Amino acid sequence: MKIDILTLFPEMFSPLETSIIGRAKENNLLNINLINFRDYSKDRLKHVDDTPYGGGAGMVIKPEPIYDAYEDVIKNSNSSSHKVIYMSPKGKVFNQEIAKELSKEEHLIILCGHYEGVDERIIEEIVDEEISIGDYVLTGGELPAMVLVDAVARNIGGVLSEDSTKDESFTDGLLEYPQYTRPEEFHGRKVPDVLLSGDHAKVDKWRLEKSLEITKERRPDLYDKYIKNV
Ligand code: 4G1
Repeated sequence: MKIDILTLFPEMFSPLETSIIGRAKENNLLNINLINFRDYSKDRLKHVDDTPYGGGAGMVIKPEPIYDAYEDVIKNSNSSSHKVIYMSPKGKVFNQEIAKELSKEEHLIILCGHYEGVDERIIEEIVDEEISIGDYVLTGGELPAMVLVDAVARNIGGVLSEDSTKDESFTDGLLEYPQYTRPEEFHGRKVPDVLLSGDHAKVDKWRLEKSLEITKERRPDLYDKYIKNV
C-alpha cells in the first residue's frame, strides 16, 4: 500500500519509522510518503493560511498549496485508484471496521488540517472521505493520521504474524481478557490456576468468559453488538 500524507508538520511522523510499521516499510508492504504542502506555496514568505471570510478568530488553510501538492502526488503516482481522506472532527468516527476496509486500498492520500481547518472548497474538490478519531479538541490532524496509519497498516497482509491476527477474528469486537506472564506470584497476587493447567480448551473457555464479562461491564455498547452478531 502507498500512503501519501499532506501535512505542514512532516517531522511529527517520525514515530512511524520504528516498530511494526517501520518493519512493514522495510519489507515493501507499505510505502509512506510525507509531503509538506508549504513547499507548494507560491507566496514569497511561503504562507499557506489566511484570515477567514466573514471574520472571526484564527486562520484557514488556503486551497491552492494543498491542491498543487495533491496534483503532484497524482502525477507521480502509478496506482490505478486512490482514496483521499481528510482527518477532521466532522468525519465519520474511525473504528476497526473502517481500518480493515481501508487496508484493502492500493493508495491512500491523507490530508491533515491545522488552525481552523482547510478551505471548504478543497474538501469538495479532492476529498473522498472525512474521518475523525474521536470527540476532543486537537491542534492538528497529524496525530489522528498516525492513529489511522497504524490501525490500517497492521491489517495489510504480511505486516503481522498470522498468530496475532487469528485470535482477533474470534473475539472480534470484544475487549481483551486479562494477560499474565512470569512470575507465578507477584506481591502476593497469583496467576489464575486455569492458565497454568495446560488444558487449552479450559483456557479458551476462561478467556472468552473474561472477555464477555469485561465487555459487558465496561462497554455495554460493544457487548450488545457482539451478542446480536453471534
Ligand atoms: C470542534 C479531533 C473542533 C480533532 C469540535 C479528532 C474538535 C482530526 C481531528 C475540534 C481533529 C471538536 C480528529 C478541533 C482535528 C482543524 C485542525 C481541526 C485541528 C482541528 C470535537 C481543530 N480526528 N482538529 N478542531 O479539534 O483535526 O481527525
